[in-house]
Parts: sequence; structure tokens; C-alpha cells
Amino acid sequence: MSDEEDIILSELDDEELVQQMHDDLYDGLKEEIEEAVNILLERGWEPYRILTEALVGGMTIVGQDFRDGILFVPEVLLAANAMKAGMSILKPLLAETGAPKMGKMVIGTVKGDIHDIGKNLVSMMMEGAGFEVVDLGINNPVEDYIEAIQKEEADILGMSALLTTTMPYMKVVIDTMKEQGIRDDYIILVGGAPLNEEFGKAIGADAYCRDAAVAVETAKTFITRRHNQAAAG
Ligand code: B1M
Repeated sequence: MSDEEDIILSELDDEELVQQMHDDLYDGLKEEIEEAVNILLERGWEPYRILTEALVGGMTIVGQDFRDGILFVPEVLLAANAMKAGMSILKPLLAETGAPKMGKMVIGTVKGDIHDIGKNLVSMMMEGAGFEVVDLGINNPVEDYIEAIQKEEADILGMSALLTTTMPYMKVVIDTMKEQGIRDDYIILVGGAPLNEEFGKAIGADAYCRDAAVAVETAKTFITRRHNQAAAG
């Protein structure tokens, strides 16, 4: 899609560079993505802006062509790896606010689902906002979630699902927590591309979070509410 030999990334203006990053992400060019992220940082771009405009923006195009059968799993995997390489440069920068700890979240992708980019992004943003995050990774059965929230004494349980076939598993987790009488001990936040607000309500989550920024804001709101309730009670 791009003619790499002829392009010197640092000579592109910001708009051209972001466009080139979308192409490079599409082509799974990890080193080019790393270089471009560093160039934008040197130019004074905020890490969050690089994340959303250059990386998530590029991944959206990959997603569309995957859906339409233009790209296949191996190509999408390369794109995902390039995206992760870019994210790992931004991670420490997003996390270095030094804010006092807001609370603790255990997060993981549900059983049967191996998508983790969105979850990783949520983890990064939550850490950046001062939350302690315990990331359980992908493909988590209910037992793993429950063991971790109890062991870690978490305030929040976050679940991610990217497949319409795996999102119902979130209800399995919440129902199991209800059966064990521990549901109300935790704030439960859910997210992932196929979910919506209605689904979040229907399965008994506290909130559906459209993206990582919303996850942070929602977590802060619920934590503050909890602290106020504790102070009042
Ligand atoms: Co998959 N995949 N994939 N895939 N993949 C989707 C999800 C799909 C929509 C593509 C498509 O057809 N258009 C489609 C699902 C269709 C459906 O369910 N109806 C699909 C499919 C079908 C599959 C396979 C079944 C393909 C196959 O094997 N034939 C297979 C499933 C494997 C499995 O899980 N068992 C599969 C595999 C893969 C790859 C391994 C190749 C790769 C994953 C690599 C990885 O994650 N390490 C992959 C990718 C990359 C995608 C797309 C292209 C991109 C997902 C992504 O990373 N988006 C995706 C298409 C799409 O979503 N448009 C697709 C970027 C990310 C930043 O966004 O994850 O939405 P997102 O996260 C956002 C929000 O949703 C929210 O915040 C994030 C940041 O803003 N959020 C949360 C997410 N989790 C949250 C948790 C929270 C809060 C907010 O908790 C508090």
C-alpha cells in the first residue's frame, strides 16, 4: 500500500505522517510505526492524541477491511503487533502522571476471546489516571476473575469482549458473582466494540464504557460515589 523505500517519515508534515501511519499500520510495519510515534512525540504531540488519531484511527481502517474480507487474520495480526509496538512507547508516558492511587481494577478479556488491544488501552489509560491495574490477559473463565478480584481486593472488575459470541459470557461472570453474594462488593464495568449501553444494563453491569477515556471517567465517578457512601454510612 505504501512505497516505503522513497518515504522519509521525518520529512512528512503532521497530517501526512498520520496518514502514512495508517498505511504502515495496515501493512503491519512495526518499525515504521515506532519511528513515527517517536517523531510525533518529538513534535510535541500528546501521547493520547497519537494513540487515538494515529493508532486507533489506523486500526479502524484495518477493522473495516477485515470485516469486508479484504484483509485476513495473518495481516490483521501483523497490524495488531505494529499497533502494540506503538502503544508500548506511549504506555509509560500515559502512566507517568504520579497521581495518588484512585483505586484498584482487575481487567481481562472474557473466555473464548483473544482480542486484547482495546483492553490494553483501557489498562494504560486507567494507570495514567492513577488507578492500580491488574491485567489478567485474554480468555478468562469466571473462576479467574473471581479469584483475582478477591485476592487483589479490587474495587473494580473490568471485562472486555470483541466477539458477539463471547460477550454473553460477561453475564455468566456477573450471575456467578450474584450467586456467591459478592456482586455488590465490586463496581463492574464492561466494554468492547460489539457492546452497547443496553447490553450493559441487561447483563447487570454497573456501566458500559464506549472507549478507554469513558472507562476512566466512569471509574472515577463510581469510585467517588463509593467513597461518599462509605463516608456517609
Ligand atoms: Co478479530 N474480529 N477476530 N482479530 N478483530 C473483530 C472483533 C471483528 C469485528 C472484525 C470484523 O469482522 N469486522 C470480528 C467480530 C465479528 C463479530 O463478533 N460479529 C472479528 C472476528 C470474526 C475474529 C475471528 C473470529 C476471526 C477468525 O479467526 N476467523 C478471530 C477470533 C479469535 C478469538 O478471539 N477467539 C479474530 C482474531 C483477531 C486477531 C487475532 C487477528 C486480531 C486480535 C489481535 C489482538 O487483539 N491482539 C483481531 C483484530 C485486531 C480485530 C479488529 C480488526 C480490531 C480490534 C481492535 O483491536 N480494535 C476487530 C474489528 C473492529 O473491532 N472494528 C476484529 C482497536 C481497539 C482499540 O478497539 O477493541 O474496540 P476496541 O477497544 C476499545 C473499546 O471497545 C473499549 O475501549 C477500547 C479503547 O477505546 N473497550 C473497553 C474495549 N474493551 C473494554 C473494556 C472495558 C472498557 C472499555 O472495561 C472496563
